[in-house]
Amino acid sequence: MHPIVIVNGPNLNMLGSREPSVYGSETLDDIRTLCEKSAAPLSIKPDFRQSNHEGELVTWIQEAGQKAKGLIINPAGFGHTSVALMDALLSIKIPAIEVHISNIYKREEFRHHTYTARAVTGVISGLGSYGYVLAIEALSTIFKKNA
Ligand code: CA2
Repeated sequence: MHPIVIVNGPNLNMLGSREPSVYGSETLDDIRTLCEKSAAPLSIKPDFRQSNHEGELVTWIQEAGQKAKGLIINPAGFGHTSVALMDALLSIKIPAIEVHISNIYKREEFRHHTYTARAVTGVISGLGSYGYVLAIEALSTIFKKNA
């Protein structure tokens, strides 16, 4: 099994409760189940987490760099503000994919830029929870290529 960490940033614990027109009606727990189901046939074992605290997210990224083979991150609002998250991502050597549920380029100007995007392998935005599935498949392809 290939261990990966899926890190979700602030307020994503609120998914399903508000703004369904932007983020859909699935809860974060639904997305966790979707990730686990999509990962299993690819021999990938996701460790799915969420935190509202920037420092905790930094620690989880650093730990993933030591223990996991790949990282998926939805940095949520911190993607637009956090040099600390970008630095943590730059410090790890495993492939990392940034996912946004909504299409950040269709939204307010301040959402068009993320610091984190400078430090990851690739970015998926606007495909809803399917973005997480695609990120898992992308990591699987990268693992096979590097094997
Ligand atoms: O589209 C995404 O996945 C975002 O990362 C979500 C963030 C937002 O700040 C980014 O610009 C794009 C917001 C997550 C908060 O989600 C909520 C969902 C329902 C109710 C309240 C918050």
